[in-house]
Amino acid sequence: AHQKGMVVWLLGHSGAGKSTLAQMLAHRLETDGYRTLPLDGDVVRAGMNSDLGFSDADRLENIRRVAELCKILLEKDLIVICSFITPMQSHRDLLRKTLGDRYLEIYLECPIAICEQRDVKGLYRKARNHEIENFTGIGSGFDVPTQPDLTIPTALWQADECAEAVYRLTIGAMPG
Ligand code: GGZ
Repeated sequence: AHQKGMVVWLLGHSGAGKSTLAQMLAHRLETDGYRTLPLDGDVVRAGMNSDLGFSDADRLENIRRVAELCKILLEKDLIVICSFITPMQSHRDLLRKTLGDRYLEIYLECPIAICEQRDVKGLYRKARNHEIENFTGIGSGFDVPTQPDLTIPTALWQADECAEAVYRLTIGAMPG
């Protein structure tokens, strides 16, 4: 049977707009009659991956488990919308290796200074005050993605423009 499953993977810094965009995309796709399933870093880390922290090894394990879960979910006609920082190029390489052509990589490009200025959850301030260790962009690295399927400048575009671009890419990549 042909599969309509896709994994739309939104990556970028904390505060780049991943969760907001994931919600908008899910809503738009659901309106079209697609079934979506959002997987968000903070939700997954609060439950399934609550044993993991933010060391390099734990981030890789976080991404690896989610990739395997996505692989299982792809057996159904679902659009899985993932929002994870996914900071290392090796993480994205693993995702592409695990999910193949069902994987759409979307980089939400937002200067760290702007994420920090917004600081919606106060995490950047805490990281600056050494209350959080290994915070991405401060104590921990972020590789600029080398081969994203799409780069969205979330600091420059309106939210609905960002959602529209991701929506079009997703629809265009659907088989059948
Ligand atoms: C990065 C952290 C950290 C550290 C807590 N570094 O913006 P948020 O709050 O809601 O989302 C971030 C989330 C990142 O989890 P991911 O699973 O997406 O990260 S990764 O892909 O690197 O495994 C942030 C919060 O957790 N958070 N401490 N030290 N983000």
